Amino acid sequence: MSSTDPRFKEKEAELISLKKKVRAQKELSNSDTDLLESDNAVDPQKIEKKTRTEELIGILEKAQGKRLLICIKGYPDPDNIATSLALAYMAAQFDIQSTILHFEQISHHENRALVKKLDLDIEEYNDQFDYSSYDYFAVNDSQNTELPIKLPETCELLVFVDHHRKLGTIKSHFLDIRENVGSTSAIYGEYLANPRFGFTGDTLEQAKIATALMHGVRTDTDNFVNATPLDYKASELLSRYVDKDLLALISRQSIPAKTMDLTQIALQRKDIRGTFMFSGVGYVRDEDRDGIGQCADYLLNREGIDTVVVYGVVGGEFVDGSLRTKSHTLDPDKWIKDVFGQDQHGVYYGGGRKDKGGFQIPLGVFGKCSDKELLWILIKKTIDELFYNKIGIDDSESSGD
Ligand SMILES: [Mn+2]
Repeated sequence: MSSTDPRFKEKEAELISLKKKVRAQKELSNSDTDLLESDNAVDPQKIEKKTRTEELIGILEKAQGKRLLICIKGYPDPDNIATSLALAYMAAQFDIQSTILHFEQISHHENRALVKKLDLDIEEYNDQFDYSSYDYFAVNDSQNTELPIKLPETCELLVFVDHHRKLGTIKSHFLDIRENVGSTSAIYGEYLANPRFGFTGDTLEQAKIATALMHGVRTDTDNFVNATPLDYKASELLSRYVDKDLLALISRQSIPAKTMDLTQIALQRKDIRGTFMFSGVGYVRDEDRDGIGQCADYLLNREGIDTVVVYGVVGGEFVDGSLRTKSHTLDPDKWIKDVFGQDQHGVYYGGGRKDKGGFQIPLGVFGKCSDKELLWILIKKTIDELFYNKIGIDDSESSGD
């Protein structure tokens, strides 16, 4: 048979198609990600084994026109908020109408900011919420499917996607659990790479989703420190559509007003001795106690400072302090125990671990002193002397600035 023979051409075409198929199969078995595959111009029709994204598309197709309840279990965080948002968008491409519902309050101020800045449409559950009309429900970024509400028997689990260790059996139309991925957001980034979702970053909504997912990847991987290849791959795609200003806005660590005020006081009263910074902030209300540690965290960013100790009188009863250090030689536990020692029962006034520590000294009867100003001067003098003794500095030197 000559090369012009039509049968030859046919055979040749068959061979090429077979080769393509083999290559595609290889790519698939080498990797479990669709992102890799999308780089190769392989017609998905020719692959017998469906990718997870295709499987998900199939499930969504079957649920066309139905109503979906996307449940956020536990405290809403960037990863579960972003993936719920992405799923709602993906479902909408199949005419599936969804509601995102959370049961716990959005407690962390940063997550409240995320919802507000992105103007997200998510609902908090209350007694009036009518969940009887939903055909399906979905759960992302959670180890199990138990909900605080009892959905009707007919409402089946449509989608379950997670990256935590698998717990028990989960019955879902679509199930994707990948323990080796840093975030659920990355898995959704992979789904969105499929052209069927038309995710091209063209609309405001898509930019919002990309931004939220990127924030989800970042927070769950501790800013990429614990990121896996899929987290990076998904970020590569998402980065094309991210709204950078918005991302900066939502990822900027915001500090509660009280902590900010305390930090201002700590800065005004700072006492720098070599690489140490001490600051006595005076009287602090009970509920603002956490601000002392957060303020010490912040002050440690100052150039030339290795160790920060911030202390104050909390609730009028204790001298409460926090130590933060980036020194390789200072052991917070030993340092604090050396400085303050033990009480009459042999219990240390404080301790610590790797890079932080704290102490609490009861004022006892001195707490009843009517002259608060005088009492503070006394406390500050005593504590500062202990610190100076420890680091070997004569306290007659001028203090700070
Ligand atoms: Mn997560």
